[in-house]
Amino acid sequence: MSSAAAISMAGQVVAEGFPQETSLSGLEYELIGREDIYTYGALESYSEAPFLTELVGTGALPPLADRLPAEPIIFKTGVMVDGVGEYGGVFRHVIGGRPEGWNWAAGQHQGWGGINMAIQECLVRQGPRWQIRGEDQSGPLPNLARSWTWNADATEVTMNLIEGAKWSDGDMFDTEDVRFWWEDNVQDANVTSRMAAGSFGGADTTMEVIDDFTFKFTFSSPQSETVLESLAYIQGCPGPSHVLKESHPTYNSDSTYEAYTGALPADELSPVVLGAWVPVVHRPDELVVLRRNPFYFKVDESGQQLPYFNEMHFRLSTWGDRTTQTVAGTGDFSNMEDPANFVEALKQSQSDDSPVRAAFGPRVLGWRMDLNYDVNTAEDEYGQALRAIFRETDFRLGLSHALDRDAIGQAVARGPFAHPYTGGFQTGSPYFDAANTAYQEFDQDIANALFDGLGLIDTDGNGVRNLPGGEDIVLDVLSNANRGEDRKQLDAMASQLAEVGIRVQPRAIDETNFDTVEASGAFDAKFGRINFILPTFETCRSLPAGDACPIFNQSGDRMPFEQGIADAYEAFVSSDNPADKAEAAQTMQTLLTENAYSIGTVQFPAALLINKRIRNAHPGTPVFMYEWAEDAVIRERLWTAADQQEAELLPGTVAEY
Ligand code: BQZ
Repeated sequence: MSSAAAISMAGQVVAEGFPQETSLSGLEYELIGREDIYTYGALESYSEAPFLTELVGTGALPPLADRLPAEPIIFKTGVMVDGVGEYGGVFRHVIGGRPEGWNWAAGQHQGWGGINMAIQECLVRQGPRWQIRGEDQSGPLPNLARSWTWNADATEVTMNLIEGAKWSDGDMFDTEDVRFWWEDNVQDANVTSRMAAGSFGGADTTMEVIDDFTFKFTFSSPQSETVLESLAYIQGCPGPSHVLKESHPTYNSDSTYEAYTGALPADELSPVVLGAWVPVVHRPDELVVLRRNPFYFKVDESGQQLPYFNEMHFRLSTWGDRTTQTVAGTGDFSNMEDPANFVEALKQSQSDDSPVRAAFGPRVLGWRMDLNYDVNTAEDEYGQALRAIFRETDFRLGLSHALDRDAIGQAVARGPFAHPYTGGFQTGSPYFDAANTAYQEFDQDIANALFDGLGLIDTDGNGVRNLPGGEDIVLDVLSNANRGEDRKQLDAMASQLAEVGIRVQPRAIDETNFDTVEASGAFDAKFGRINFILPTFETCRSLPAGDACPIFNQSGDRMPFEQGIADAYEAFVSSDNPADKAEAAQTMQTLLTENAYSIGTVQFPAALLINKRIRNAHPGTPVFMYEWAEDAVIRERLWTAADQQEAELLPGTVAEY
């Protein structure tokens, strides 16, 4: 069917079907039960890393019995591919981010690439779910919240915290920390918390403390286990209230919200954490060193307190260098997600003496341009006029049809890796369904017809279409300077959109600033990588779930189809029924892609690279499924045999508190 006929026939564009995909996934793994990974309970006896016993002897630490909860989390040996581990050594990460600060409750990140998850513990856990069999996929795994019960109509959930878990300074973790997280971070509009207000079961959700280890959420409509997925990393991770309150304006009238967010600067150590490792050294732009947390609340079945590694390093480099160093053997871990490195990395990892093995998973990495639909916060009248056009579905469809996605994919990495992406779930998501994925095929005639139909004509003949007021249409597109694959795609998009009279002005800024600007909504358009695998993962980055979501429409002024997406999200999180959830997800996918809510370009698979000396790293671990591999691989269970351990920089020490 010719493109012109496609438009005139039904007054709307008839999109071709989503292109057939060839998966590169080679991951093999056995499925296990939900209860097979870990449980809570008391063991006859416990033991600790030998150097900790010496610190107890000097009085520097309380005895292990006083540092563990009465019933710690016990990791089961049966699903540990290399069994119970040995203490000692260093796990070496390389990352491209930089620590913004240690106040994660207020939304600060610590540099990504696993460092956030090394220090944060969250109410529930998603990462290990990748290995759980379908019939056991009843919702998130317990973590700080040990168990929970729903009332009869699923409008209340009472959650029970693990009792006796302590912060790395010995302070008790309890419901005051959860209340502070919920009331003084999530619900406080002055704090840019990772869970947006109103995004957890609706705007009327309330929380009530029942006792030191019990609290209750009450919802205005029936919910389900699914909504609790939002209490996992990065959204549901309480901070140390006994430390943070003194900087929070609600408790200190002399403080400001800016001072509160920056209360734990990245160069001040050591932050008080619940995670397995505590930052003890931060050399800016060079290295972060973490030492084991002597109060960590998890053990193995032999009673050894976890983690096994005494030390964790984060070399502050680039994301591409993460793969390079891991392939070379000077790093231990990489999510190989930088497509330009794929061919070389795969070639090197195939040799017998390679320090790593590489196995691709499904396509879980997608790239997309998000246009800002919040007209009111535009900087000036031009920005308001531009954003008003962004809200025109035909404009977005025109942009989408103008993209030659095959050319974009090859510009990033030659070979079979790329596949077209028009927004929504990536093909690696359990909720992806090609039949519900609208695809705007590359067709400049359709694009031009759609822009013409909106009256966006090049009135001054300079090759750039004009807004009704006469100004050139120039998209100032923010991107992450740390990501070569982002810049390559944006450059390809710029030349392709120029051919249909739309000018793209790429603006690359460094990752830390990019994350901050992205969260604030201070952009007209942005381009970057997104993992849209689960609706409950980083929800506010993609979906209108909560008044100020998504971050590219914080106005709350929703387009009609946008409200449909919001309704489908609510239907998804309020159901436990797999068929209902799949239907809600497919409604989301249809609305997201038929309306080009985001302008997707391509999607790639990723491969998890872990040094072969590391034990207990299951070879089937995906780079991303329910969470990133740093969570999925369960780093607190990883270990190295004594004769292969890397020397610790700070042997025999723990963070001072
Ligand atoms: C993985 C991940 C672990 C964030 C981040 C980073 C931020 C985004 C995204 C990925 C990095 C690594 O991704 O690329 O492989 O290690 O950290 O947290 O891109 O800029 O804001 O959403 O997860």
